[in-house]
Amino acid sequence: MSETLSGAHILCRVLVDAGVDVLFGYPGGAIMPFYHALPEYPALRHILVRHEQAAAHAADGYARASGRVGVCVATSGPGATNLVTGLATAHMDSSPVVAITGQVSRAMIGRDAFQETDIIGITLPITKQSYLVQDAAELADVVLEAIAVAQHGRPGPVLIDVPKDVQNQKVGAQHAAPLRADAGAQHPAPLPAAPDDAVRRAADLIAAAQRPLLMVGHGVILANAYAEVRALAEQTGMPVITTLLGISAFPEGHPLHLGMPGMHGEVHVNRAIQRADLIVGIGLRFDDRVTGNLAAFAPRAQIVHVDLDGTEIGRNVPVAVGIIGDAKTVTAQLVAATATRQCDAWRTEIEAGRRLPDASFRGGMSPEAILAAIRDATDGACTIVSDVGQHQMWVAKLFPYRRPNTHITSGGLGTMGFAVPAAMGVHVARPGEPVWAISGDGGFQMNMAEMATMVQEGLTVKLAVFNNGYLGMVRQWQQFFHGKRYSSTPIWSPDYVKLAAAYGIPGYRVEDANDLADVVSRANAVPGPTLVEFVIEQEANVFPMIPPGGSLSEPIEAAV
Ligand SMILES: Cc1ncc(C[n+]2csc(CCOP(=O)(O)OP(=O)(O)O)c2C)c(N)n1
Repeated sequence: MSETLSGAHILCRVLVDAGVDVLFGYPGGAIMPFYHALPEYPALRHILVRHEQAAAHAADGYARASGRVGVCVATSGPGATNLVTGLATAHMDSSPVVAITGQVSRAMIGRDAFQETDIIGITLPITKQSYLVQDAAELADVVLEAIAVAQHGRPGPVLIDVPKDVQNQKVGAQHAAPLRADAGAQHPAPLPAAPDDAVRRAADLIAAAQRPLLMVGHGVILANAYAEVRALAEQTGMPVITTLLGISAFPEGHPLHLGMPGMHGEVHVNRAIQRADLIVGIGLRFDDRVTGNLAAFAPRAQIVHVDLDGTEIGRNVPVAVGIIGDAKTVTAQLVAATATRQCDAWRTEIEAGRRLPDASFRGGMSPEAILAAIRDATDGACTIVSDVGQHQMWVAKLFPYRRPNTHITSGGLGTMGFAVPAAMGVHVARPGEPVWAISGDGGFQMNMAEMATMVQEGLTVKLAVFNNGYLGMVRQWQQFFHGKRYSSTPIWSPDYVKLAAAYGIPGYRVEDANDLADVVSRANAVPGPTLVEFVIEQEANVFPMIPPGGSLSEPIEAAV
């Protein structure tokens, strides 16, 4: 008799064959056949998280840091629904995550079975594609196709829902290989080059502009287009603006680098946007946090928009030239089409408006000082994963990212609780490099249980908690726009040093800037996970700030 295999074994085999080597997950009833098979596949490292949300964020962090798919696994019902925030986060930030969920057996679907939930229905708007696998013979094709779909074109999450009886279903071993010749090759052809006439028109606009800007986003990181973007900037002298997700796509400290735009962008950056006569945007969405009031955004500028996803072009801002294509290919075409020029007068005009960062922090425990200590301890050669809130903006603006793709954050969804689990995924992708997860006291408390995962699975993540005793960013909005009514924003914290100790993790508290260098370098050097709590000024604000709905010309600045 010919060999048969269960769906669970086929799933494991095809994951191994596809080159997957790590899964972040949590078992339960409907996914038990898969977990039963898993120990027979040592090539698949399984990292047991403490909450499925963390599995999705860790897979997302792994994907962003490695450029490969990140895989997470959960059971049906509550396990699957716990993935939702992580999948929405990955969807908004174009991250290739594959989620495998157990489902109740086929005969039970639609009967309100125990732990049944329509996870495909729930995740439809936040996945690129989803599959309910009805036959184990289709599993190999589905998994390969899912991995291809997640990665190709504009990346994003894909969900595979596998009923328990399909995991147990025995089929011929030949089904462990794809049936369809094209499985896994959803978009096999490399993206074609952009049409020459569009590139030509963009190049003509660049040649004619007096005040051009190059704005780069996440697409540059996803396409690995660093060298091309740098070449375009240096060849044309266009100053470079990096969006929140574009940070580390262009070296900080480069003479052409201006900084971050938008709601918390520097005044000189937003002013440059408002005065520019041309904006060349590559791999960004022109979302509301970047543009402020759209009607008043970049009133003098023509816009060239390069994006892989044609639906983004013209969605938020009217464009003079739209080019659908991969950031690497199209930027290389632009480099070839543009002549060398410089923008010295324009750069001098922008530089005249640069301010020093706000240095008015009590006790010297400024975000700059903390981030400088992390930079010094790591030689700047670390990946920073930030959470969401005030600290996220400080981390975005004040750390000198000199290497590509070393700043990872939840930009589109703005998911508090992202940093700690995502940093676990980054560590798995870059095991030899320091990874710092920087959170506020609010966001840290959302997923701090993952310290147990780090200990059990031997994951080295350096945890930084910026403790201001508040849900700081919301408190800041309450201060500015809600008459200082601090409704439900003061937040109590446990003793983080003792908490870390309870997990067997070395913990440190820094209250005096004089201790920063010493403590941070120790925390960085000690093997394994460590936690540093930074006690910062309670009511510090992120400046400048464009009020919600305001134009980039109307920043609220720090009182001097
Ligand atoms: C899951 C989730 N819930 C709520 C919010 C809304 N929110 C945005 S920033 C913020 C405050 C964050 O506080 P904390 O983590 O202490 O960081 P800080 O702003 O103080 O640096 C909140 C509640 C969010 N972004 N994500």
